[in-house]
Amino acid sequence: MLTIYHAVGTRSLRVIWTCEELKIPYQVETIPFTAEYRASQEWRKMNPVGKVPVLKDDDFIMFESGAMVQYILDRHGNGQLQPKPGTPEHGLYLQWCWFAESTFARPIGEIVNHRRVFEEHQQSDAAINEMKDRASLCVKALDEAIEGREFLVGNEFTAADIMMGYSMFIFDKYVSSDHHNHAHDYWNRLQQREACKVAFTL
Ligand SMILES: N[C@@H](CCC(=O)N[C@@H](CS)C(=O)NCC(=O)O)C(=O)O
Repeated sequence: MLTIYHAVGTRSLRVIWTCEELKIPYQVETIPFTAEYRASQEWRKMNPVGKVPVLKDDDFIMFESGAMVQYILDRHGNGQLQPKPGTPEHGLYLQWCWFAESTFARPIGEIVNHRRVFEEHQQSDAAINEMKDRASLCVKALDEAIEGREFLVGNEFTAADIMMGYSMFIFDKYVSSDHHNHAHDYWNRLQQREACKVAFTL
């Protein structure tokens, strides 16, 4: 049985969304998203840097949301939600999965961390604006790539859309822009999926 260690609004949503799309059984363990709990020995044993989420599959425990999504697809996906490995389409799929987390979500996460760690009078507008600029460059890249397309890769929904959906969620929440209509329309379309709706209600 898969157990997803979850906190509201965090990247565990990607993992829940994936299980919902695949219609596979899983259970959710909601954890307190406090600095104290994330620094506790109990949680550091699950995630050595105190972040969320964590996935448990019987005795196997892992961290990193993108790795969890890929693990679930490879173990339980029967070829669904990703192109055939070793093909250029799969390369494109990997590109967008990694871009979504390691390039796009990164500056947004740092804005959140900056605001969480520093008192308001210590916060640097220059640093926050620089991180917003980097996130905005990413949404522009997405906007250009998604123009005239329904999904990121081929004609079908893949887990790259799940990875990117969460990044758009935090972009809207912490950065936002009135431009980039293609990227926003894409995110609005993704939110109509039942599996996405379920994930965001947890
Ligand atoms: N690359 C990691 C990022 C995990 C991450 O940053 N999680 C956030 C919640 S969505 C968190 O735990 N933040 C607290 C912190 O960074 O200290 C992943 O995809 O799992």
